[in-house]
Amino acid sequence: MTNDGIAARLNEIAALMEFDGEPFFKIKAYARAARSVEDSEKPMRALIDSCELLELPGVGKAIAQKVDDIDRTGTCKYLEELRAKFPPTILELIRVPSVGTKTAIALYKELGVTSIAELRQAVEDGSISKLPRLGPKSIENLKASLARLADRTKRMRLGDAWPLARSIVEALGAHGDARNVVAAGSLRRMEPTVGDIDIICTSDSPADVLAYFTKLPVAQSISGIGDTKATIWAEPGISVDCRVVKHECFGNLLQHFTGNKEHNVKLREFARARGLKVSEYGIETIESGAVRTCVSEEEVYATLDLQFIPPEIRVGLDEIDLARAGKVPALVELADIRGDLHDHTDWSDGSRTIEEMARAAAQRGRSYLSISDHSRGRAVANGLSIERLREQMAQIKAVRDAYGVRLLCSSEVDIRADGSMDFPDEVLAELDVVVASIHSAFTGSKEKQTERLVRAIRNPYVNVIGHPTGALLEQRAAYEFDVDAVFRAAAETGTALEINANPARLDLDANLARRARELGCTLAVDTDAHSTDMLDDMFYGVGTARKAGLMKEDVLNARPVEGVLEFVAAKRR
Ligand code: DGT
Ligand code: CA
Ligand code: CA
Ligand code: ZN
Repeated sequence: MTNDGIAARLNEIAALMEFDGEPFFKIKAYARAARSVEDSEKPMRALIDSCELLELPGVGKAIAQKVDDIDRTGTCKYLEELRAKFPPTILELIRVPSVGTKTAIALYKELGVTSIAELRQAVEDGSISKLPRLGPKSIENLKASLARLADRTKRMRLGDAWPLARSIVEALGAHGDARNVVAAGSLRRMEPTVGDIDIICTSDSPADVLAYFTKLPVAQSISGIGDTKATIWAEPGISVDCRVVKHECFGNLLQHFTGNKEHNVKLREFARARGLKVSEYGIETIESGAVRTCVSEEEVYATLDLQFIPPEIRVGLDEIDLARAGKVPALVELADIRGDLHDHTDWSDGSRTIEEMARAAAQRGRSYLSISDHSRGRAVANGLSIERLREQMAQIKAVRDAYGVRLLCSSEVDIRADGSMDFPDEVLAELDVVVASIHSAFTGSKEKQTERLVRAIRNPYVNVIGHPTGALLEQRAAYEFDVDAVFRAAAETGTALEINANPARLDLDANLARRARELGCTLAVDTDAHSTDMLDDMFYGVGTARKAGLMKEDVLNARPVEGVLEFVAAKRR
């Protein structure tokens, strides 16, 4: 078990002892031991084997035995006895900032409250006022804490987390003793949402760097600080971990904290079968006990005789097998993207003019840009009538190459409930490329939605299905449809499926995009920009494409404009 895992269990023992009314000095001993374990540079197993465990501050014989048991079995007898005495959710209560152990015990013993959910209930129905020691002011505090907690337990979108992480990395990098400051964890793997931000760096004076970290302007409060790591709460309600190690094992640490957990577990199993032990501190040859530290992540994989595995695909699927066989795909890169096939202007619900969007795209090195405003059925988004669409096409053609990007006449056409298009075919035929999307009637049966999408895909003028599942991250579930049937139809007809790069969507997600590719589909990574800034969302879209294992060849808009026009022409033929 990891040191963090062992420390967590020691802390759990300490907390449950408090509930159980054990004397303070005993409780404190466990809390102190937990901190030592957490801060130890060496794994507990190594300390046990070398009889050094008792040298850790706060660790006496009784606790040492428990550490040994926990390391081997994940638990120990004493912890199990304590757990058996209380409901499993009881420790949640002390996670509420204004609830100390005394209040938690009173809540449990006098009101039977055993979880945050029940606490919320007690606050709402007023039964909380029955607690004698809790005045109206404390109850107000409690309400505020519960509200804040609700925000904090939500996962943060990648698009919100990246700018925050970048600012922290930059601020921490300004400290003279901090080197190799990077964001690891789910953020680096480009997961659509992240639970917390993991920053790592190397330094010869970790204490200084950590103290500086906890004092950064983004730090609202400190939730923990030790010799090698610290955790803060940052605006807007997200936890940020920072780990500091010595320069020589930067690669090991980065690899470990990039994860994901399943990938790390598989990598460790793979290494163990070859007599090697991988940890955040180095790679140990089990037989000789020699430890090799790696300054770079490339070196970690090379030491294991593996091809380098990009972070986005470290998800615990088949990536280690691919690396063994030297078959890790050359994933698509941001620099491979040539154009963008789904963008809005102030003709519908975008905020910028055609010219502004075109110049901004050119600045970002794109060589073509589709102007794909909404169609007439989308009145709330100021969708274009046929007349306005034709007027827009005439304008676009007049300035086609005037701004340093090739402008394409397009439309994001609504797919109606029956799968027909919001514009007649003869109008679609006038466009360079057509995006078709569902914006209404999400609730039809699975069969109906499948039929609807397949019918849209079979239209010879539809080239890209926009945000194919309709899901909004942490907000709205996808509409139901038969994924394979729809993807097969797309592959068969030469219709691209979109990876919508807007961080509120990231739709298709990596799993579905992976499946789409397996079934032979072409993907289009589009920003769906409604302003010039949103053209930068391409970064998240490409991250998602990489996560799906896509190569340049799989991505329609990694082709030059002629390739896109040929893709359109081929379907029309
Ligand atoms: P998140 O924060 O929920 O979005 O996801 P992650 O992947 O960032 O997870 P986090 O912050 O708990 O941990 C960061 C990395 O540390 C994780 O990706 C892999 C590594 N890690 C955490 N717990 C374990 C563990 O129990 N075993 C191993 N091998 N690695 C772990
Ligand atoms: Ca994390
Ligand atoms: Ca973390
Ligand atoms: Zn749309």
